[in-house]
Amino acid sequence: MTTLFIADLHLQENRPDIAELFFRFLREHAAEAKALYILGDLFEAWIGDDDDSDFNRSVIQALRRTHDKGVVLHFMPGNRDFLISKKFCKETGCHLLPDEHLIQIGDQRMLLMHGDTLCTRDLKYLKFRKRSRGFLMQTLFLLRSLEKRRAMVQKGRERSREHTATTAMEIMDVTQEEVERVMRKHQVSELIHGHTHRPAEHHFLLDNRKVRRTVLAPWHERGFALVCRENGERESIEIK
Ligand SMILES: [Mn+2]
Repeated sequence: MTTLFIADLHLQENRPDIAELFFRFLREHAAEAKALYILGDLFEAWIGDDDDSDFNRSVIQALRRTHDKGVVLHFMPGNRDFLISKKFCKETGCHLLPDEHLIQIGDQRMLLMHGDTLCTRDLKYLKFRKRSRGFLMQTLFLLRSLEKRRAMVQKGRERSREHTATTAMEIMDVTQEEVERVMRKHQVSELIHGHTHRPAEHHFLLDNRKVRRTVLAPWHERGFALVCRENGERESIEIK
């Protein structure tokens, strides 16, 4: 039995090709798996579980069908879709995961994260993150009409694009100290995350132990998933 990991699909209405890859991935790869972990930014934007656009419905239904085949679905919010909440999870059958989540596959303990909190040099973003995730801010945002929320998110995206374009690449990558801190805290030799769009396997020594940090690939033109087996084997698959 396999466990699959994906992140950063950034599903959106104006990229039906990526949504189609995702649906195919669910039918042809996930359907056979024991579990699927979605590690954030499944959607380019999520303005609330009450947004029942046809596009959102199609994604929810595809996940539901996968769940109904017996695949255990897990969803960890990213920085784009952190407003995904109980209703979405109830409809899809996804378990909602906290920011840092530990799992065990075979004899391997792994820490799962979206990855944005590892980028501790990006102070501007972390400030925004703190503000936007406050209970009051979220409640006030969700009280607005869908149109108003859509417009606000659009504005936020423009500002974020500006920030990304004018901020040095190193600032938007993870800091090694934070990676080591969080891996030490959870006593793991394996960390899997997305967010940075820099797919890689980083091997390094942590307190004289060999450890690994795997960065999942974003779905730009193709789809990607990490496949892990109980016996410790793993492979990367491409969906095109
Ligand atoms: Mn992200």
